[in-house]
Amino acid sequence: MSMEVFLREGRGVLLAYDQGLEHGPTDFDERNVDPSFIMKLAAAGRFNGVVFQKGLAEKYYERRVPLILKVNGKTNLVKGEPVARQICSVKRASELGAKAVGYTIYAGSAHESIMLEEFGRIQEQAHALKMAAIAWIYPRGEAIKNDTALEIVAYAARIGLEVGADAVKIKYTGDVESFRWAVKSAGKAKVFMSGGPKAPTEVDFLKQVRGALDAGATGLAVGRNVWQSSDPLKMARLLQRLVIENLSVEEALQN
Ligand code: FBP
Repeated sequence: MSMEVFLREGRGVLLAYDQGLEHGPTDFDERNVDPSFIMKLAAAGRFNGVVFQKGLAEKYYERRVPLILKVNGKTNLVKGEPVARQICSVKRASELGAKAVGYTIYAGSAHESIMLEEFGRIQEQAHALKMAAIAWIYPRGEAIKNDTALEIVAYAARIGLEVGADAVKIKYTGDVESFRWAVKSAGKAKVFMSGGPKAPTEVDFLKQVRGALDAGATGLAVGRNVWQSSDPLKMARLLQRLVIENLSVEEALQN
């Protein structure tokens, strides 16, 4: 299924806002705790997609930016081997206007088979309704010692291709060369870099993004590095310059 609706010039910047479930409101401040703020930011910042869980989509989604509905999720209150089960149907995602469903697979978890099985079903249902299926593939659990190691990230990317994801969201390895192998391993599945916790500086983050793009990534799905920024719209503009206009970090920062 095509990811076209989420792309401009073949690239895309997706705004992720499912952290309220995954991490709780500790990620938020007075401003970004309000989902309306994020919806406005997604439109004003010209994001190519916005990621919500069902509850936020029902109450805040305004159809100005293509929606990716996360159909599974978990809290971070439970410890142990991670598993995130389906909590929204594909049919409901479609009714809410989603153009894609998102699903997290904790590869390497003792429970990965549950998520692989669920994703398989969800991907078929999504495609039948002409929606894309985006897999967040996060290697995690006792068996995973370093989730940004080259072979682990490349494996995550490949899992996405193998299970039929139209796009795969993976962590950056830290350098262009190793990430290139991950992108290659993903084949025709489009690769989106996962943002991660707020980087020490804006430039640090932009360099990661530039590295992922140079390695062949289609774009990124980012949350905290945008809406935790002191100037989220400025960060959105910088990402547009880098990702869509394909500028260097230095060029993007000029004027
Ligand atoms: P961030 O850019 O804020 O990292 O968001 C990307 C994301 O994949 C979210 O969709 C998700 O809530 C979060 O990261 C998961 O983070 P964690 O690595 O703690 O599970």
